[in-house]
Amino acid sequence: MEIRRSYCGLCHPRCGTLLHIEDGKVVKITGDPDHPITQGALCERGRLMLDHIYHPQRLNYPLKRVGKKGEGKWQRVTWEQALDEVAAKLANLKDKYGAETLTFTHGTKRTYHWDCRRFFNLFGSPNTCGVNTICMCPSYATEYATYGGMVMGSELLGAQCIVLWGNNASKSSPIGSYPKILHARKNGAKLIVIDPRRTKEAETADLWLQIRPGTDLALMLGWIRHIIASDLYDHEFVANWTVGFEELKAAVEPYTPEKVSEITSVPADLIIEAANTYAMISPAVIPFGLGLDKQGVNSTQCARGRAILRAITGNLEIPGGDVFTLAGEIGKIHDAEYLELNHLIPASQRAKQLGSQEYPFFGFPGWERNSAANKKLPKGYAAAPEAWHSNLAHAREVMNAIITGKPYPVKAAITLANNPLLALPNTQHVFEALQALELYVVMEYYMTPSAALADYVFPASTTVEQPELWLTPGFCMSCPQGIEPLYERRNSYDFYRGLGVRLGQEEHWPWKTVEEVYDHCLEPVGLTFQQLVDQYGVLGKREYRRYEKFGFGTPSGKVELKSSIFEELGAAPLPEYHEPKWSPVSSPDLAEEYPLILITGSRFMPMYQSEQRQIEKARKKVPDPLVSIHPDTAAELGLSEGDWAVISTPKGSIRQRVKITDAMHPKMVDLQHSWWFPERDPSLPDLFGAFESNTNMLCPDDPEFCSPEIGSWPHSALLCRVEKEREAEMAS
Ligand SMILES: Nc1nc2c(c(=O)[nH]1)N[C@H]1C(S)=C(S)[C@@H](COP(=O)(O)OP(=O)(O)OC[C@H]3O[C@@H](n4cnc5c(=O)[nH]c(N)nc54)[C@H](O)[C@@H]3O)O[C@H]1N2
Ligand SMILES: Nc1nc2c(c(=O)[nH]1)N[C@H]1C(S)=C(S)[C@@H](COP(=O)(O)OP(=O)(O)OC[C@H]3O[C@@H](n4cnc5c(=O)[nH]c(N)nc54)[C@H](O)[C@@H]3O)O[C@H]1N2
Ligand code: SF4
Ligand SMILES: [Mo]
Repeated sequence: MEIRRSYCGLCHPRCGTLLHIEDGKVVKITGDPDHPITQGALCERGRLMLDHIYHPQRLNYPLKRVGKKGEGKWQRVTWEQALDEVAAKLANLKDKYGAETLTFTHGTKRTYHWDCRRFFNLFGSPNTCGVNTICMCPSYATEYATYGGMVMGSELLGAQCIVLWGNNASKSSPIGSYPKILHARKNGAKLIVIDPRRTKEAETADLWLQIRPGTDLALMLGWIRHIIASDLYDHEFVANWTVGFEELKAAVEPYTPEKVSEITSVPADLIIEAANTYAMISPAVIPFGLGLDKQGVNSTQCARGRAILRAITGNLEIPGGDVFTLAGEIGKIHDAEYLELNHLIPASQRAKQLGSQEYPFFGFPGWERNSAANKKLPKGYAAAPEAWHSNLAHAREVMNAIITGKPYPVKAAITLANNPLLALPNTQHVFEALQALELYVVMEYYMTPSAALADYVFPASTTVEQPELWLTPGFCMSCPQGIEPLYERRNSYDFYRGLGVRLGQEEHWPWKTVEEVYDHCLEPVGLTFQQLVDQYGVLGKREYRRYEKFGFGTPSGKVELKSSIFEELGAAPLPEYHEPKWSPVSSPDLAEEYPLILITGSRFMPMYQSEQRQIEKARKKVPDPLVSIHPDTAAELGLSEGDWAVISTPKGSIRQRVKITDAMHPKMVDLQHSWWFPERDPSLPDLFGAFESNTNMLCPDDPEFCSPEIGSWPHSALLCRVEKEREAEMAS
């Protein structure tokens, strides 16, 4: 038996694995005990990797549509033919309508991403869009504007106080952050959980604030006010390293504990106790939590609020605190932003980005300012803001342009590592748009509901079939390719390079393989990718308080409690709270018809987004989509465990099975997101049941639901009605 090192890329930590190979076939996958970060750990999803590599439903060859769109009729073609035809069609559409006629939808980081952005910059389209508008972008772009970097590395292990704010690490990060939280707890760290559900973390926390969804910003402003009023802030840091303190102080004045309690439903004394705990214990961290990014109207300012809290309590860039360094040697490595070639897209094309009219901080205007501030610092001091993270077109505006041709025709789209029908809100709108495209190209592992609407589908290689250089602000890690790609699966670099060279971009794709790209990236530190793999691939050491040398990567060089970039772009430079559009407070009439508060998408194992639905062992654990509901509420509605329920919002209705749990507040329900059924009919109208239990059929994306700064839409803090399935059917 041969054993080869590789990695699991089924989610973000890229855990180290060992592939046990017999007769050229992987027969077992175990965790790599020598991996310097993950040390042999694999989660229950990672243990399903083998089923994924060899799954009979995997796409193994390029396909071209031969029937009508969504009819499920395909012809196998060669890579050459598929790339030739797609490139020719793109060239034609570009001639007719301009480069901006091509869009792209992306999901959360599964694969390289910089290759996509490179291709789009060279093609000349500013219109890549996707889920980042609600995942990371509010945090990432806003933290850059506030202090010139994104905290990806909350130092959980050394923290003495951990605030899990809209973050359910036990389910969302079982190998990444959760074990560190447990370790810190053993060492005496305090834990504060701010979550409307009684999560596993909430059950064991020192303080649990059961907040009303969507009101977190009010709580943050209340904490800031209390911390300032009680003189609990870090005077030295605030005086030397921040601007806008007095304005901030004035802006938070209205948010007294009593007022915040009224808004958030958290008792005033608990608000004060939690703020005291966070401010008085050092070091303290507030890691990223999607519960904030996905709440729509307040999401961008929540990211500002969290950033301000970290700064005024002196927790930025200290050991055990919230750290965004990219230090020493690894700062020299050519990073993703370098590979994106953002300077090559001309200003005239930048100006056409869809959504940047509506959302002032979004897209190029915000990114250019963040970038310019970053460039004032020595190279590699803080990671340059990546365009794919924080410089996007707005998905709703892109879909509108596809459907209406306004402000200009968008006729072609590429989707890679994304399932837009399941991931984006307002599914019907996305469906209409995907159907209206003249050319739709998808690169995928499996035939998904979105891929089923494509004209061409390309087969993607699994992470164990491709190498990756994983460069995050804290460290650089090599992820070795374990096996040769099976069948005709390829990686995304091969796909974009293949298109690029056919479209006259040859000089910008000099490296034949992605490994050669990584060799180039590592040149400044005198290593090849293979050498990095051989030396067990992690570079980087944390450095702290480096701002003392160079300042922060913001226009003022300080932490901008009042953001000059926001102000310049016409966005609110100081956070202020807005009541969500659908809520018992702002829309009491609607709340009579839709009396329950709806949150969606709280993570659950072993599924990752819309994936694993075809993996038998995963479906055995979670066979059906589940709506979580409190026992009293279920009883009132005549619902028992396992019943099918119909859940409705003013946007539509779906069905999920009832899971009764007192972890829910009686006035709230939580829906699992991204459900479809690979076992169902792949063709229209069923489309793998993509409209039946898909939570995004219920989520709106109209402007009044979105954050005014970047347009992030809500997957939480909404209103709904739940009925037993038969009764709902009879009424309709
Ligand atoms: N209602 C609701 N909606 C949500 C959320 C929520 O909480 N509630 N969460 C949102 C968030 S945070 C996110 S990040 C998004 C997730 O959205 P996405 O990241 O788009 O996730 P998926 O919908 O699973 O689509 C990913 C697709 O890419 C394929 N894939 C995986 N890896 C690769 C690869 O390496 N190469 C290629 N070519 N394909 C690959 C998978 O088979 C899958 O079909 O969903 C968002 N949507
Ligand atoms: N198993 C699994 N793990 C995953 C993923 C997956 O699909 N499956 N997806 C990955 C991705 S892309 C992401 S972005 C992360 C997200 O992972 P997390 O950051 O942990 O986010 P969620 O699980 O979506 O939600 C976290 C918590 O927010 C709470 N919440 C909902 N609305 C609100 C609100 O208004 N205020 C507050 N304070 N809390 C609220 C929910 O109850 C939930 O407990 O998970 C990653 N890990
Ligand atoms: S946490 Fe699990 S799914 Fe994610 S990379 Fe590690 S083993 Fe794979
Ligand atoms: Mo995400």
